[in-house]
Amino acid sequence: MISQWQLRAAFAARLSDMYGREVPAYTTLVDVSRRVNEDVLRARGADAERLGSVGRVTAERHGAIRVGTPGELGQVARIFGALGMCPVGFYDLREAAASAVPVVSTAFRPVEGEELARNPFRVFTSLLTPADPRFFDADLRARLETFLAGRELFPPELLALADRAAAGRELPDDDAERFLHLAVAAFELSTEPVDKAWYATLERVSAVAADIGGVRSTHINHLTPRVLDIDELYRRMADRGIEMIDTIQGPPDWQGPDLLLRQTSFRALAEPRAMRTPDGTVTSGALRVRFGEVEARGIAVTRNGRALYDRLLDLVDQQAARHPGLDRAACARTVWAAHVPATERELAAQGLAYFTYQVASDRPRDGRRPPAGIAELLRQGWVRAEPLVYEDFLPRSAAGIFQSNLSGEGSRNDEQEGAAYDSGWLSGALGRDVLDPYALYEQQQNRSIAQVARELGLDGE
Ligand code: OOG
Ligand code: NI
Repeated sequence: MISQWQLRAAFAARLSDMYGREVPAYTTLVDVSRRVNEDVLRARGADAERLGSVGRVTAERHGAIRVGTPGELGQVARIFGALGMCPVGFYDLREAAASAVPVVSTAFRPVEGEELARNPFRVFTSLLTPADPRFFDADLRARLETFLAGRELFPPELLALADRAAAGRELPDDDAERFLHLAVAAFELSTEPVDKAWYATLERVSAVAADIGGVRSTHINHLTPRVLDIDELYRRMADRGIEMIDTIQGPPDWQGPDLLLRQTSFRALAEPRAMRTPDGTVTSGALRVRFGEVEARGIAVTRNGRALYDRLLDLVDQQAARHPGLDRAACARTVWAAHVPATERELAAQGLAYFTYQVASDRPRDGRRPPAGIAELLRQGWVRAEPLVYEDFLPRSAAGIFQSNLSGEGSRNDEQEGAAYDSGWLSGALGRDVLDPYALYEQQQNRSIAQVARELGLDGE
């Protein structure tokens, strides 16, 4: 029998092999990431593993896919459900970017600490929004919805196996093999000719709309390794002549603890694709739909921590607007140094980031009573705090990643009222609840505090 987490790890590994064959620059990125991680581990020792064991980090990937209809999204939820992955978080990218990105998104990932430690594979999953009149007029919406209704992304056999895996939380070896084969195949780039005129029609609205609704299949559009020093990785990739986007998205490289998520990407090369012209002839063309991305993960922040992050982003934006040519990274570093606590302990004390707590093995044992409250327990050495790693995404970075890989601006008609899509709507489309990431981190933190209270005999108070 193959358990859910083994299926998840195997799926991530096979997807990685497939993507490496299809996009050679990805293999370079994985190699450089591995070398950077080895170097960081050598230089920093155990400290380098504070936000995840080297085993976890080396295997860690996130992918991204895009689908067209609530029905397709529901099927995606069944496939990832088989792998023990739940939809977490709601990201609305329709306004987050200057270019037209007509999607709303969630991320499928494991949610329990133990499952994350085994394999944290996650997939950023976007759903097209044809009902948003800022992007699609009534006629194009109708054509698009008809096109989407007529395609099948996932074979029934794959979905049936997924349901069995989810129900039993495991699959027999042969079924597991079949499931993995079909699941990886569903995300390969199709060789079916692309309808050139239809693709171009959607491309005028948005390259993302064309990528989703212009073809009869879906595909993984990037797979992202995790690296322990993204600034060093960026330099090494540039040295190899791979042209990265001009920034690392997210928090700056600063002297305090790593927070949230930092990401950077490069555009993949155009890939040859067969194209069918209106008279039915098939010619050879090229599409640029896949790219490379790498990320460094930091500590998960609370709602207050996130509000602070967003405020500081705004501050840097204002500075940049006032001073054209401003070195954004340097400015962000200064802003952060002035506003963000520079130690984990202070982040915990101010309730800005999430930690789990353990009773310290060298706590006082002279009969003293432990103090009340986690902050005091920490200060007096009764407990230790371990940071919780950020397992989610950032909408503004995601928009930047989308945008940096689009050819053409597309169009968004802001005179129209946007259609309302929110987390509740997405839950309905998925047929399951979109979980709140803050609630998940808080649960992990609270469980550890309850355990500390039990161990120190504080729970009756
Ligand atoms: C997803 C872009 C967002 C990230 O890491 O923020 C993303 C896409 O291009 O489909 O993957
Ligand atoms: Ni990504």
